[in-house]
Amino acid sequence: MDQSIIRNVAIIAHVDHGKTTLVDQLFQQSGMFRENQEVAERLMDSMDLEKERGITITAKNGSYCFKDYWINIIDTPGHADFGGQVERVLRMADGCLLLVDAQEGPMPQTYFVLKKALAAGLRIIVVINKIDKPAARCAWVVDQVFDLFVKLDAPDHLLDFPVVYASAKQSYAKHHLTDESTDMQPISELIAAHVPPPSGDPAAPLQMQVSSLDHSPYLGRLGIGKVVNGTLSINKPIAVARRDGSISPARITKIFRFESDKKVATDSAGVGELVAVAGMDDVTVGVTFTDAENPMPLPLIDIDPPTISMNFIPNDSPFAGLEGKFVTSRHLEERLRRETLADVALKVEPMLEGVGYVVSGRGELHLSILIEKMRREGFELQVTRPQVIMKQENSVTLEPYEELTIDVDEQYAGAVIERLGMLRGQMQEMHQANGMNRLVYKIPTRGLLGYRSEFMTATKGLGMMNYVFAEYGPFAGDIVNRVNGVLTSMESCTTVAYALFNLQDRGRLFLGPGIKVYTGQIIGENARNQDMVVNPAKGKKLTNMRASGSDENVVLTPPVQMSLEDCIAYINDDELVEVTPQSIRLRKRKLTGK
Ligand SMILES: Nc1nc2c(ncn2[C@@H]2O[C@H](COP(=O)(O)OP(=O)(O)OP(=O)(O)O)[C@@H](O)[C@H]2O)c(=O)[nH]1
Ligand SMILES: [Mg+2]
Repeated sequence: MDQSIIRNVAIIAHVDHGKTTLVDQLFQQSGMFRENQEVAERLMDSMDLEKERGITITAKNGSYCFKDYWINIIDTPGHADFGGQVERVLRMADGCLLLVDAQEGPMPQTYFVLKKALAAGLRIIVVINKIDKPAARCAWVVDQVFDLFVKLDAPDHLLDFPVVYASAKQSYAKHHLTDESTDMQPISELIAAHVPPPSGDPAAPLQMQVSSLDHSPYLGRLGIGKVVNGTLSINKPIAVARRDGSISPARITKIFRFESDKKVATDSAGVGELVAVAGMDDVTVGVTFTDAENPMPLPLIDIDPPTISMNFIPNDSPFAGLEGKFVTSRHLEERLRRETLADVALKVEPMLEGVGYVVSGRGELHLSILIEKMRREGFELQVTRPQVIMKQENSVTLEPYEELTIDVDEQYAGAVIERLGMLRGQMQEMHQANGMNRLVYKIPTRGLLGYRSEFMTATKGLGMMNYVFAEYGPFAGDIVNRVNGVLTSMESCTTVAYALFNLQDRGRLFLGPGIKVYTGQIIGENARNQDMVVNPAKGKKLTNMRASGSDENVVLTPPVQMSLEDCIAYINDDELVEVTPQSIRLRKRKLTGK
């Protein structure tokens, strides 16, 4: 492909600012779908978990044609836990679309991704998205973005960034707010004009670095990256330079280029093309495919270190093996190793004591997505409470801190501020506008574990909280994340409505009637701060049989529904979450009855 017509662009933004929706519209309007073809909403969010949660979890490649240009688009995840991927896929890009919500303005992850894009020296086009929102305040947002560039010491030539206004949802973009709303063309025009074509040398020895991975049921693992120099051809002897510095012979058996959201086979790829290649089963992120005679590895991709860890241990609950296919420690090990090949931000080590693995990642969501994937594949396992990863420097203990931004209705601000104080948060800024408060905190990562669901309850779901890793700082002292004790079952039994009815005054129940539980399983939260052993199967005395209120018309408060993330965030150090394809249970580590 002629290098001069290629434009490689990554779309970066804070979570939910509309990246994947924008890609849909660029694809739609490029005319690559038939007019009556049904195209899924958020096409690039192709994983089941992405569809269910409405978030992007892995970065993806696609492309479309605009006039004579071939535009390669890389959609990236906006959630902070997946920030490591953004860093890596930026290696494929020569420019970026930085999306910013027209109402919210720059958010913590905007700062993070912009910092990475500037560090990579990429041209940046600012897209103010969601201008259809009634509360949009475009001029203010553009000012804020400019301030962010200044704060990040952007070089002068990047400070003068082009701005385009868009509503991805209503599929238009415009150079000026006063222009008519027609189509997305202004964005493609800016890409063609401002993003430079890839700069490599076709005559130089081959260099292609793998920036991300994919999997094909037929071909196995695929490495995805940009041909930086030279030409990549199938079945031609080349070399692979690995992360450990070794160089060995290799052969590529298939090359795919991305056309819309599909992969299309090709025999060779030239400078600047983004391709997926098959042929090397143990391919990992960071390896360089290079010339066999004159191997020239590209510099390794740095990876931010993990901030939290959890133990993944084989299921040893009384219900172990009843619901899953893969239960043993060997299964766990093999699966976790496989994941580390695909996800370089993840670390797996054997536990020092006991059987199991310490799995470290970039946040609660990062690890809980892995657990969710594993349970869908048929695994059973138990996990411990997440721990933040501390550091020792000159014999001083340091812990990770996050920058937390909260937007909350004035009436709830007091309660939030009080709680964040208890969690060792330090307020940095507070602004008020239109009945809303924006609070900015520096807070130990430890304090935030599990705070999200508490925050949602405290603000009746109307607050917004976002955080990004800020730095390691001094250990902040003890933090009590959960003050309540739990209700545990005194025996293995099936829960009975009548018993639950009598227990619901004690606290909040996590399950309803007719459910099998085991001794030591957690069935609810005690209103008090100590644990209590209870009997969830205690039936009515027979003498009461004729009294009014038989079991059928006992009225139960609906149990508290907890997602996997809620459960992980909830447990204390002496508790575990048991995960199987069908159930998520909370339990005491030591299963004792009465
Ligand atoms: N009002 C309005 N809503 C939009 C617009 N663009 C996207 N949205 C909505 O914003 C939400 C998030 O959109 P996505 O495209 O998934 O956002 P994203 O940036 O890809 O999110 P992540 O990949 O999870 O970071 C969806 O509910 C969209 O319908 C827009 O222009 N206007
Ligand atoms: Mg997305």
